[in-house]
Amino acid sequence: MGLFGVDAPTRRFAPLPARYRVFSIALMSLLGCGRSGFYISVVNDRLTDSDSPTSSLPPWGEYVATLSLPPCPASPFPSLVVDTLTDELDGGEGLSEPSLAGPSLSFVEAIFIAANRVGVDVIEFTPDVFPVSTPGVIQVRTRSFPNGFAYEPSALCINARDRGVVIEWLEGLDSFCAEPAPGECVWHLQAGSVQVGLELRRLPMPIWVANGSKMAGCVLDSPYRQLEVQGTPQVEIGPGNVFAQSVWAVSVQTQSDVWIHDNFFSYDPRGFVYSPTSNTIALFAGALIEGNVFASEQAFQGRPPSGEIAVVRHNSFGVDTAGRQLAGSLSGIESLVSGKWIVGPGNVVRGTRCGVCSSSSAVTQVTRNSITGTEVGIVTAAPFAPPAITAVSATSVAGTCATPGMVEVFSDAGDQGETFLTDTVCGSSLTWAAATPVPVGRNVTATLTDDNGHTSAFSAPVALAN
Ligand SMILES: [Ca+2]
Repeated sequence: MGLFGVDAPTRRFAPLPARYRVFSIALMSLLGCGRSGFYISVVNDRLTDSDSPTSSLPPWGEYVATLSLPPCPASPFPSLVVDTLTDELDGGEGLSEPSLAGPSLSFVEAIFIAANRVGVDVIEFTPDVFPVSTPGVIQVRTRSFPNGFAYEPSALCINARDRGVVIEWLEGLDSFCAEPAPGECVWHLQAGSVQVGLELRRLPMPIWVANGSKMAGCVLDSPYRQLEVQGTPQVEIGPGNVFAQSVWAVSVQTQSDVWIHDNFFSYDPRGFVYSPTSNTIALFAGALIEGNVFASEQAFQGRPPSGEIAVVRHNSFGVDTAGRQLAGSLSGIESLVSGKWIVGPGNVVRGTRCGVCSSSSAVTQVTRNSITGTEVGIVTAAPFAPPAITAVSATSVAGTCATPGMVEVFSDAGDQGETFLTDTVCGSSLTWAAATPVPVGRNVTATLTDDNGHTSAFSAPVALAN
């Protein structure tokens, strides 16, 4: 147990963008903090939204408008339209009816109304107070804690599409957010809920996400755990969420069929890179992780149980979707601790520590990715040696394998696999040959995957002789 009440990872004091670094260091000095207390200390101090390192970027809502967002579920009630920046709570925590909320409806009041009446509630925001061009900032005091916002008895839609809504907490807490203790979450996205378009600053506790819920186009900026995915399947996280500077940005606790797609971890699609994060996606269940950008110090804490599979495909590690290299000591596809993993196709891994690194307890299949320029290419528990390349011509590659399986052939400037060329079976003869154009001036490498889904490291590279 560590600082955060969990097995908190070691965190290096990674380089931060200049503006952010200035106030971080100032606060550390002010509070006399060592490195271990860094994040807690920064987040608890009284910052305003203008201090946000992304406040100089174009409005978040302009980016969100480019996304395909899920619609709100049908509601039996008129929408609860928030029309004030205050966090007032007229009517107290038992508030269950908008007519009792006074002349203005605050976000906190809307949340309590949703929590105190059964039936889908839709919370929206008036454009007069929350225009996209100049987001309205709701500062939430600590009054609602430690018990958190109330438990929602039914689906909730928090809809900030075409609005500029920043919800900012003035004090952090950090907490687990797990059944059967619903009070420990900020709020719950009960079954069938939708949350879109919010910027959540210094989120003090996770949001609990239940089956069938969707979240898209939200910024979750906090050093703490941010989403706790619980319950039965079909949770959709994405597209277009930004998870900034968290530990355990998304924790998938139970069941499979969770789709985490087209999100940004420690990276903002408006071009901003946050300090890298640890245990970015904590998987204690299977999931499909697809199309995301990771600027993470540790992308995964991956332990899917027996019978569930984690699929990681078409993601970018160490680069953004435009292929721009991101700075820092960044994680590739690593910390795959146990369980079954299918890595590929289509992951792009550049300049990270590992391409793919999994432990001896994980079964890791690696197929058709683009991995190059990492410190280590592929490290797995495959119980056999990589294939050997014995002949390369301009039109063919041949070699041997230690055990029958599928050989994938790559072209690379070094000893990894930037460009997939072809694949071919290596049969009981333990030899293989593939016809493929081979680029001149580069090396050829290969991997071997057996019938049990273990993939080897890259073979030794062989250059095409001129
Ligand atoms: Ca009110």
